[in-house]
Amino acid sequence: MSFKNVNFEKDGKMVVITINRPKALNALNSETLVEIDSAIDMVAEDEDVLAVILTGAGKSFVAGADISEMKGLNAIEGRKFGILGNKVFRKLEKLEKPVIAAVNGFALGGGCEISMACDIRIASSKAKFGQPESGLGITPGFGGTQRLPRLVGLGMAKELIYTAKIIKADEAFRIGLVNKVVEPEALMDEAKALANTIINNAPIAVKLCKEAINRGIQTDIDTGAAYESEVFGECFATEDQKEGMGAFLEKRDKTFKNK
Ligand code: DAK
Repeated sequence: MSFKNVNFEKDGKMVVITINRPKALNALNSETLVEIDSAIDMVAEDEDVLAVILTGAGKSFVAGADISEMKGLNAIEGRKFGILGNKVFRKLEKLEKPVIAAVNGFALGGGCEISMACDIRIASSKAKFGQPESGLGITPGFGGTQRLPRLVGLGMAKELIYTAKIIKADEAFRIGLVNKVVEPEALMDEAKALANTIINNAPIAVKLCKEAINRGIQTDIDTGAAYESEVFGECFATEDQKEGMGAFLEKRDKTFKNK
């Protein structure tokens, strides 16, 4: 399948999804959201793919939802647009494979929000983050009020959202919004190296870790621990658990089969 605003590149067990509307700094219009949705479906259906990198073309990661599309919306249409974005971002968050955001530039509004729906964020030193919505007369609409406090804590999230201020990559790192900051030219290599490190681990275990973390963060610790026990048990029904532990005990290299 070919897309207008999204590049989809598969390289071995990895897929790089590049949002590609550089003239609008990769702002998310409905068309792009629908294409991202299809790209996620393609990844979900491909058993060979074990990690995904999401990035942006040009100098921006994603400069937000498309303001020119949003400007004329009425309340019903605005809600519909918000539902579409939330559906796509939630699908990305729940994808049973790890997703790394390689944040190459502006990650504002919906851009910051889509990066937060990814599992891990690696930023270029040129990246900038923020939720500028209150300055536009709206609230964050693609999960910013929900995911930002979970990542950086209530006080910091409220400050960023109420002030609409834009922060640099090093500040985003300091507050825990990004995992690592690297020079722009090293960004994709760094993201790919991280993806490969994950790919070399047992895929079913990684998938179950993601599920356990994502479910656990939304519940009380007893429910979370019960769920953890469940997925822990599931691992012992996999060939990869036998392989991982066997390789350790036999002092040999392991070969996981995603089984
Ligand atoms: N939407 C549409 N076009 C955008 C855009 C955006 N978010 N950001 C940039 N562009 C376009 C610019 O209009 C310009 O187009 P032309 O004039 O060339 O046709 C082109 O990209 C280049 O932008 P600039 O000339 O402005 O480039 P600069 O380097 O000077 O500035 C900038 C870069 C990122 C600082 C600036 O472009 C900027 O401030 N952009 C807007 C950033 C922003 O406010 N983003 C947040 C958008 S609000 C909801 C659903 C979703 C949301 C909310 C509610 N519900 C329905 C509940 C989400 C909201 C948002 O994401």
